Amino acid sequence: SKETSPMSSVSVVGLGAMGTALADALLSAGHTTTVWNRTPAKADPLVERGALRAGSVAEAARAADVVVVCVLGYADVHALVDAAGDDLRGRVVVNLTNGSPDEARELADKVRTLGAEYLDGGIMAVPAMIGRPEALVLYSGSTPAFEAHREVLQVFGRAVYLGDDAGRAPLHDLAMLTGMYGMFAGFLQSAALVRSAGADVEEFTTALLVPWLHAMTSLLPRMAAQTAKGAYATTGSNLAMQVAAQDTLEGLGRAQGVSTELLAPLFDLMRRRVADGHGEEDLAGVVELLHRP
Ligand code: FVH
Repeated sequence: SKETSPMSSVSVVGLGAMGTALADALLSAGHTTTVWNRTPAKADPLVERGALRAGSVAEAARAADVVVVCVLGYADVHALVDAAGDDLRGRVVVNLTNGSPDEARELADKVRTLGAEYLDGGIMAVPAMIGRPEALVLYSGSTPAFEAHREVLQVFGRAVYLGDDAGRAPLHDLAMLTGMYGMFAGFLQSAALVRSAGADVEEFTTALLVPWLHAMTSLLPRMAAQTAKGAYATTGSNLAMQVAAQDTLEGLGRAQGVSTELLAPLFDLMRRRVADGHGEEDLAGVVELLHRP
């Protein structure tokens, strides 16, 4: 790729909610920013703020060293890369569109054959967080491209590089989303129980649930170490004890008219683990039923 400075030029292709936030952050940071969107009117507010308007994806590619793509899906990205074709030569394509690890690797190969470098990114933020310290973006793909453009990428939020396998960023992105949905499932179950008793869900959440979940996250590093070793000796809350308490949790659901279907898959796995003779071990051992190395 071309040599760049922290004030290097960037094109943003795709101006939905996320692409607009990305372009906005680049403008705020003082980068020369060219924008293109399939529906051109979405570029108007950014152009008013100082962005340059490209008439085509190819023009956007020619205008900058770094071409950020953020559209709905990978099929759209392929069509855009095909449309830009040779105009991508010498550029770095930073694809922030959600997809799978295999999709990222396939796209990386295609971009490389066009003479460009490829970085895949997983945005761990909503649009309003972009440019703020709490935003995190995971990257993987070309190491030289990440190093050359680190300062531009940090405009969006904390930039974490995960290595040269383009599929690694989407894998970690999806794994983090998986963890998030587990937490949301727990919250929904708690909220339904508290609401069914006529109690104040907001107060319960703020005063009790959030601090409790914070405290529980401190157990995760130990559980991670257990899954890495495949050794699940308990420090006090063994699986058999937890399974014995499941009847109470399920009974409460029945009494309150609250479905326990969100908990059922996890409870089934815990019971299977106990039935397999691991009742004296920790909960982390359930991972062995989900994946065997
Ligand atoms: N928004 C979020 O909270 C999440 C955060 C994590 C990352 N995701 C992913 O980011 C990608 C874009 O999401 P978005 O929120 O910007 O989505 P929309 O606001 O719906 O905008 C979609 C843009 O994609 C353009 N587009 C769609 N199809 C095509 C196509 N065939 N060719 C060219 N562009 C296309 C669309 O253009 P238009 O409809 O305005 O003409 C928008 O610019 C996504 O992967 C999330 O999973 C966001």
